[in-house]
Amino acid sequence: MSLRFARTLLVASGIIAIIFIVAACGSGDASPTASGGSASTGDIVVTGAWTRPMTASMPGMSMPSGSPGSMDMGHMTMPSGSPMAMGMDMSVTDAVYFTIKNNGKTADQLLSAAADVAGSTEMHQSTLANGISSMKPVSEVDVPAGGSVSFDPGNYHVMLVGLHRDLNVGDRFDLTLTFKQAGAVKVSVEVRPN
Ligand SMILES: [Cu+2]
Repeated sequence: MSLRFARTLLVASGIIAIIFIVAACGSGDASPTASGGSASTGDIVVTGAWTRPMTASMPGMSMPSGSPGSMDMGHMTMPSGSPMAMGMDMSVTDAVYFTIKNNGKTADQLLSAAADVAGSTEMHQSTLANGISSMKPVSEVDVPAGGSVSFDPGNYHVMLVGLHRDLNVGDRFDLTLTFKQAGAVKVSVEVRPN
């Protein structure tokens, strides 16, 4: 294959990956008061935990089977970690939303999130600048004393990276949120339509 074609492929696969991320994190209608799961620990109450349905595998877009970690394209072999192999990484993501309320007299911080349904979990914040929506990882999220923080489309969300299974409407799965003061709280996340 020509270098030019390889480059086009790389760009195209990058665009596809970006589309998936945007689809998972994109803004939409938030319904913060609907029936998602809730749980509490100490002064922290988490309510309305929900996520959108997502298919864990994308038919027709999987890597060709063969030697693990590499991809043979005619006379070109792509070791894993090469820009092309990375561009073809189709980790399926989904974003989880909820509201955290702090009934205590001291501020708390959400430090991490974990879920068995995904390979890894990240906390992200979406921002809109000059009409372009983007997101960045955040290491912790402040929950002020007597206040609340909304994780919703267009702001904070917990990103499930590398879904292990399909998330269908009506499914539930556990998400464990760990706070600096209050410790861990396990909330049941409801999968529901957009
Ligand atoms: Cu995200």
